[in-house]
Amino acid sequence: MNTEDTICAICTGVGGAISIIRIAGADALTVGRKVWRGQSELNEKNVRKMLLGRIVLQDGSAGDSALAVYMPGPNSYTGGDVVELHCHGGVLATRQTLDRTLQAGARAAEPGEFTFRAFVNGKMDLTQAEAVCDLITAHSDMALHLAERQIQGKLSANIGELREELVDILAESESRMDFAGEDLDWTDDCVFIDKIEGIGAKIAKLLESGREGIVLRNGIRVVLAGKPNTGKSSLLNLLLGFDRAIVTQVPGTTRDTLEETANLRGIPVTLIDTAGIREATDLIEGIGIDRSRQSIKQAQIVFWLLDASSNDPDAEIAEMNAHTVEKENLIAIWNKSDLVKDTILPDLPCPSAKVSVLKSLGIDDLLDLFEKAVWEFPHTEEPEIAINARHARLLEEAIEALPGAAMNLGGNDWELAAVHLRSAISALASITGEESDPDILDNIFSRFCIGK
Ligand SMILES: Nc1nc2c(ncn2[C@@H]2O[C@H](COP(=O)(O)OP(=O)(O)OP(=O)(O)O)[C@@H](O)[C@H]2O)c(=O)[nH]1
Ligand SMILES: [Mg+2]
Repeated sequence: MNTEDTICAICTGVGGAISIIRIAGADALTVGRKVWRGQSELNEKNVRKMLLGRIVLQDGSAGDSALAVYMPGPNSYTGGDVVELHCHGGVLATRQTLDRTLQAGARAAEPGEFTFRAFVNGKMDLTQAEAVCDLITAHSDMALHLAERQIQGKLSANIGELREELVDILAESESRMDFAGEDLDWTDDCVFIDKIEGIGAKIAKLLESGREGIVLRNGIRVVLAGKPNTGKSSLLNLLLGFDRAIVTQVPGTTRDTLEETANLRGIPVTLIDTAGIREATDLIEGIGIDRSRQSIKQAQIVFWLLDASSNDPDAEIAEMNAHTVEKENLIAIWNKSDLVKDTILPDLPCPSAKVSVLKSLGIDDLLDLFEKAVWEFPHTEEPEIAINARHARLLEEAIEALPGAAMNLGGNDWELAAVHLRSAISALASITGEESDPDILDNIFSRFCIGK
């Protein structure tokens, strides 16, 4: 991406009362002054002040009223000169102002290009830029907090500390190569090896946070499955808090899978209601049931609904087992418990909850099991940091280099130790973007929305 020219984009979503058009680059002020005019001039004397004026139309006449602000670099989002125009919302008005900005000499920005410039200008490192993207797409409070902490640089600081420790060891290894044979005050080998082990443990801990990161960033797929009429659609509606799916007493009401996003205990989820599984009575139901089976395969958690009022509960369980072979995160739900009260239900091979969706009973117990399945253990605290898949790959690269480093430090082979140390350091540097491949940068920034 060219980082020298002047770019512009609409930064706000569709449908708001106000739209913001951001102009960034060396000519931001010139472009801004062509497009906007007010009583106070947009110039060096009026930096970071909102000024009221009007958009200048192509024929030089005054258009709609708009606010303008000039933020010269380096104290701006991108680190370079930025002008923002706050004009009336609405697709047409916004588009006209953007067109004026383009005519005045700015180029339409690519997705993530403002943030890319912030990265290039050293306003943020790569983990912080990724967090900006996470922040925009966050589906839960936890994901939002996580992104905020990453923007503040919590992950970068962690990586930075590890890197520094490795750089210290590398520096001494290199000195030992240069001053081989001289009896200087060298650090004991054991100290080095301990340090490397400590670094390995810290990286392993960061890697563990990856699972939580996936859950928090992407959410998890929870499928509601079971025989017809067990209350799957009723449970979907209850968890969503509104009537999304049709519920009737007729078995086979749901014919196709249906997806909705929701937030359960602060965890973003996609809930999938499915057609009840049985011998299909017609072609369409058959296709629906195939989709149910497919959804079970793809889901990270299966809520299997069983009818607690059934005359043959063991047959209910056998049916569940047949359709959930090798499914790890399976939660069995005895529904319609309001109809049975004191009946003792048979034991199950997986965690189970007894609920009445109709009477809203037992739902908290179900959500406890759900939370436990997500975090593998009861989890009340938010993780401080959670890495993403890119970070995980690089951390693995770093951790793989450590045993080689430790072994060669122990064997006083400073040259080989340095090779391994450099490889670990370089992997860590790629996380924060100090070393970065243009393709990887493209991949990260292309996921942004335009205007960010
Ligand atoms: N008594 C009682 N009835 C319930 C309960 N939950 C659901 N029902 C009723 O059971 C019937 C079937 O509910 P649905 O939610 O449509 O069941 P489903 O599993 O989606 O059924 P299909 O879409 O046909 O597979 C409806 O009449 C519901 O009102 C419950 O906890 N207790
Ligand atoms: Mg249904």
